[in-house]
Amino acid sequence: MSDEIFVRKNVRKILKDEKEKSELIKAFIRLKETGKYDRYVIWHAQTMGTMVQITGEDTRRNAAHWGPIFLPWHREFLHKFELDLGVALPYWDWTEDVLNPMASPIWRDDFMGGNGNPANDYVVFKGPFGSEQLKWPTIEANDYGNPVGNTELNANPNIPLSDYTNGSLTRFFTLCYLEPRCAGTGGVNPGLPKSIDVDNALATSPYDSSPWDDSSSQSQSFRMRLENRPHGGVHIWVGGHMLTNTSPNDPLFFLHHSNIDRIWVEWQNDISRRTEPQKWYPPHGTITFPDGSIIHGHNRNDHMTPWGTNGNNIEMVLNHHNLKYKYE
Ligand SMILES: [Cu+2]
Repeated sequence: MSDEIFVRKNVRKILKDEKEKSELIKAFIRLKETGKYDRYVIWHAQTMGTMVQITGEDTRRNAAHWGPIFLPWHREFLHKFELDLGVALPYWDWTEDVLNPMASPIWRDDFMGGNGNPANDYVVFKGPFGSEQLKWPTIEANDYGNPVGNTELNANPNIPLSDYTNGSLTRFFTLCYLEPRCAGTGGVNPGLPKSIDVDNALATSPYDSSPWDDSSSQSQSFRMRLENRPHGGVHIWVGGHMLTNTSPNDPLFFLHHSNIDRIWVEWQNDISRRTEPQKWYPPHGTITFPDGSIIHGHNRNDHMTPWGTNGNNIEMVLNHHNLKYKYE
């Protein structure tokens, strides 16, 4: 299996093929039943709870987000997940749904299911991942990715999954702008990201720039331009679990990140960069804190949290062809 090439297709195409569609859903449910799916959710939460900053720094940078590692980390995460799933991950090109997001075919009852029920804490009821089917207990964690109520102040990778509590998948389409934690959207629902948001990201270089965090200039950092609005905008629009550190609880996470990764491939394939992998990521040792010390975990030859040497380092995932998948 590992030598096979996974071909990641547009999810709209999968939806037109009854067999492909049901095989994808079955693969998700199977992975859930083995317990492996939940391991990915906890990996994501624990990595997000692993802050990467020095004293006095005011940044959201962690071991997978708001820094240069954002794209390589999610590429490795999806790659591992896809091998376990045994089926190629389609991508959701949300720009195709910008005019009427609610009407997107992905919300069909036989696929992702739709919005949560406002009368029941925004729990998704219909669909294979809805509470109606009882097949999709979510796994819940605190800010460090440990079980809710755990008082440790760091991620603890040795906690068995059975110690975590379960819940139900939630979504609240478009409503995030009403929530205090989504302050900054100005009380206006910005909708799904548009083609122009993607085009603006694609036109931005270099890959990233100092201070290598959530304050890197949008005009000087492709990573920031992609991570902030198109990437974050989709998490915000869908809401519910997609807004939390356990966002991979929503299978939609993988379809969204497949698309983010596809946009990164497109950026790498630009004529100005195609044959120059040195432009794909800053040289090792150049990603530093304001005091000049190395930001460990985000540099080019660094291994990634939580896999360490059980996974690829950043350099090894920069060329996605090495990971045996491609976009159609
Ligand atoms: Cu993430």
